[in-house]
Amino acid sequence: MPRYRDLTHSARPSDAPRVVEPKNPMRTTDPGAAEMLKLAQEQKIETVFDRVVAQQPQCQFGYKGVCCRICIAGPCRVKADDGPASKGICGATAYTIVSRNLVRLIAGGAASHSEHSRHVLHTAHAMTEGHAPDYKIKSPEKLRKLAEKLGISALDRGDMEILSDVVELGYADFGRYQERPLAFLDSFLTEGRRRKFNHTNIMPKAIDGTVTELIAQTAMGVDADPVNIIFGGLKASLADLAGEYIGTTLSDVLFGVPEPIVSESNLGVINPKMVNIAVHGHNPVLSEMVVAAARMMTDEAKKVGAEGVNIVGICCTGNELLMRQGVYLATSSASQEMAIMTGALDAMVVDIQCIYPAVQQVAECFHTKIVTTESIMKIPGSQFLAFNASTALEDAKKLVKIAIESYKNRDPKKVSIPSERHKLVAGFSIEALTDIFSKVNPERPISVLTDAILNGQIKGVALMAGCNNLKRPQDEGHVAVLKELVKNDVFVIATGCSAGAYAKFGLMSPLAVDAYAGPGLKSFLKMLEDANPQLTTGLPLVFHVGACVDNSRGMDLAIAMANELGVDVPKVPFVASAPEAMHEKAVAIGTWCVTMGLPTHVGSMPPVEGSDLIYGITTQIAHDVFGGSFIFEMDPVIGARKLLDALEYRTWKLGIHKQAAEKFNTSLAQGW
Ligand code: BF8
Ligand code: SF4
Repeated sequence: MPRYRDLTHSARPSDAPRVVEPKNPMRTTDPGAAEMLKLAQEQKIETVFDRVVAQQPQCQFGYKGVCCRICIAGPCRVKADDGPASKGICGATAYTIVSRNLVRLIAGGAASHSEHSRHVLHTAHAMTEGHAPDYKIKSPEKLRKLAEKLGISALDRGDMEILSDVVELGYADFGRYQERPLAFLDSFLTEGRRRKFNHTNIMPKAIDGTVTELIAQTAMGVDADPVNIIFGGLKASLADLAGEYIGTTLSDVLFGVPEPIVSESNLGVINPKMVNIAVHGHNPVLSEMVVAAARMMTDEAKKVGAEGVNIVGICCTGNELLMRQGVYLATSSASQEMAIMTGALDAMVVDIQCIYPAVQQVAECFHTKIVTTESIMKIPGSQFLAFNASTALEDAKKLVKIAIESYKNRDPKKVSIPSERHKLVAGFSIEALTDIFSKVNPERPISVLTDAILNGQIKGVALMAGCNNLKRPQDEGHVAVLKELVKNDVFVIATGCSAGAYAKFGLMSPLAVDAYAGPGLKSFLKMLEDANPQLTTGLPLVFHVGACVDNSRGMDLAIAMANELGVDVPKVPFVASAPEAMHEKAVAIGTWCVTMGLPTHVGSMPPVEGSDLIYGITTQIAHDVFGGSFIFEMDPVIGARKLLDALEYRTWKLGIHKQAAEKFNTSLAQGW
């Protein structure tokens, strides 16, 4: 019987270093970023790579989660195993402090994702009221499918009327006080998960209320029970998943469902002959308009001597635009300052999340204009231009104009663009993947994937997600985990800065299949290609499913596989990994992956080691209750092997249960 090869049963990570070469500022494996970093070092321009070194060694109380700053009697640190120094001033012990700190990260993540979704919802609302004339419903089909899932009638009704009901339900999901589950979340769960969440009392009824409740629950002098606190965190993680699902589905309705599309990535996509605008952040409501405006303003760019306007994306905004518009992805989170170092970026237009305040400082060494656009996101020294749904195109044109004006100040002597750029195929929404599978089996498309797993052609599915965390060189973890998985025939989908890493390294190209895929994965992809001659792009080694918010697409696929197999998610050979997790959003995503039943690898240790109880809950007990658990492992190859073990175990068990069901003519065992 295949088993996790952890003979200590402690679920402890290997002794790989927690911070790789802590004094070395050359902390990127991305060739484009490395070239710019060398330039920054020569010119003594401070970047994140210097600051991460300056922070070493980092505070171990904070690292282990035993520093409490929840009230101003603190900060309190757990300094001893017993006696007064083993508790905070109020008497909170390590397990209370660690659990409170951990779930507050989840609350931050849920607040962030839902803020993003709320904005999309506001835009949709403005459309239904006739106050957002520049936006259209790009996918009425998705709207109607979503309405059906949500129990909203679409019969004999116009698109705007349906959208209006969807928006109303979305708003209710943010602010509901009545006892009924979050509609968007409830609409896509398996029956097994629904029952599990009701039994364990973690089914959220509203996003805002759940986040607020968790902050209240973890305030000074409220909940001290670590298990109760963790369950509060799980509930908030489900609110996060709901927020993501609202964001993804409504963005698809408004901006279109992604379809396979060819593009390019890495800093070489910045064009010396054009006005270059980087759109950075997360929200497609802004960036989609900037792209539309830029396409209208070629003549204005020509007037200042440029050939046109080149929009490039950074971080998740980049992923959103790449998926839907084929816009070039310049770079990902840890190397955002490096885009400015090219000297050819005329403006960086940002909205919310993952934007280093330091971009302004680097921009001041060049002519680059940093423009913030949201009332809750400003950077001292940068320009602010409010972006409103009611005047969207006009606002976007103003933003492009700022870049065109800025182009006039570009200093050709300072321009140094790396040649690094790679072709890629992106745009794999679940609809697009299903369409590809349906060419093999039109009746049951997802069975193409599950059958390939059951017959051993591929090992399972992995969702690669998350950020850069410079505790190790940028992208090293993402690339190492991916190579190990695909070599062992795992079908990989990716989001966020993980997808960004693969795009930048040329691993999202069909060419990478021959170089890195194992024989099973290779033959599976070839079979799909042969069945889809209309797909002239070919299929990539790793499938881009979108931004961070689109991890909900990953879960959509896991749920479709569960339904196809007739089991709940914890039995599906499907795993998740965030080799370089950093943001609170990544903590929230990882937590719902576990709660939904997935083995979830994280390559940067979250602050849980200060309490053995919390460590045990996250890595072991979670598996007993929910079927998923965290695998904390800093060595990416060992992390990948642990994921492979988990996949192998699930497939083996599924096979045994299927045999038993056939032999005794019973239904499939549901236990994991
Ligand atoms: O939401 S993966 S660094 S950019 S948090 Fe941020 Fe992390 Fe990148 Fe997108 Ni996601
Ligand atoms: Fe210290 Fe308790 Fe206040 Fe935390 S809540 S800072 S442990 S007194």
